[in-house]
Amino acid sequence: MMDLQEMVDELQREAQAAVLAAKDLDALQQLRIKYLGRSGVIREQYKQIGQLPEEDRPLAGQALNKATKMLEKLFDGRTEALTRQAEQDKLAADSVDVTLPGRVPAGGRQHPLLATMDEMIEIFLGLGFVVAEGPEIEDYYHSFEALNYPEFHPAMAEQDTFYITDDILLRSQTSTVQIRAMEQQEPPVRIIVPGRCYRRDTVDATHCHTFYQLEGLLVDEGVTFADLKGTLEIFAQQVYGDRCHVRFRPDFFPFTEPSAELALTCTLCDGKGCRVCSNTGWLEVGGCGQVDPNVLAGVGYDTERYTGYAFGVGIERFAMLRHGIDDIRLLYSGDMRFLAQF
Ligand code: 2NL
Repeated sequence: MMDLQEMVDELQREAQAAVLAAKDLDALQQLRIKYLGRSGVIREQYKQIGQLPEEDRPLAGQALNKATKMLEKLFDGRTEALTRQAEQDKLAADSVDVTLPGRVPAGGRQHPLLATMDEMIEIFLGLGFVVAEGPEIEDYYHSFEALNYPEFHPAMAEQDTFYITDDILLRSQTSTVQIRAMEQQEPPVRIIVPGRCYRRDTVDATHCHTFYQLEGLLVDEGVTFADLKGTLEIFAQQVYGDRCHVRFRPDFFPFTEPSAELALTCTLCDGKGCRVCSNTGWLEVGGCGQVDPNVLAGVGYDTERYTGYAFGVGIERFAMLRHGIDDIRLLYSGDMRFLAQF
């Protein structure tokens, strides 16, 4: 009998150590089967009872019953502990550290070319102009004929313009939009037309086949070249400050008469002369003039009553001067190393 009691004690110690060492519920279940299962250690011991002398059997039975109860309690306790542990592990794995800094999304920003365009538009809005827009795919009439181009002008040649058909083409200046605006309304007309234009130019540091222009048109009674000069002087000073002035030199365009080339005081050297202005102190930014009466007559305006002025400037030129960009192709590169600087 003492042998059996000792064996049961030993069994309990062994089981207790194994149960406490069980790392997870699976391991614990294996142990439960080993000790309490249908062919487990305890069951084997019960089977042995029959071999004992008759008088020892009750005590042996009691000892095994006690051991069984104790083991069941042990397993239940450990099961509960491991279950709680598993739940906590899962919570810890799923948890979010609210103190971690957030991920900063890659931010987009306005392209320097469009930012420049917006700034120029804003100034003319302040001077009472309104923005007009129109198609980039145009017809021959609005591109050339209505603008008083002679029948065989080089700009109309296939060499300079992208033709889609004999009559349909990509506009090479935004003047087409002003023609359409004048067809739609009687004077006074006060519009600016920012927009994309296309020319079959060979691409280099100062030329692109696709580029942006801002043109302006004002038609009313008694409009003179002096009005044009004053308007562009104010524009120049609003862009570059009071020390900036405008210079007009005779030029020729089919759609204006008289015509002038437009230059601004070099913003880099304040007119003293530097590398960017080729030591002239002036930067050429576009052209202008009084609207040719043939153009006004073409849209049905009374040329005895109305006169007008018009101008056109390249937006890339302003963006490049403003930011010190020395190659126009950078503006169209889509290169993030360039764009991230603005
Ligand atoms: C330049 C020169 C210019 C115009 C554009 C214009 C439009 C109409 C009638 C008369 Cl509808 N003129 N536009 C006039 C003079 C010059 O652009 O060098 N642009 C970059």
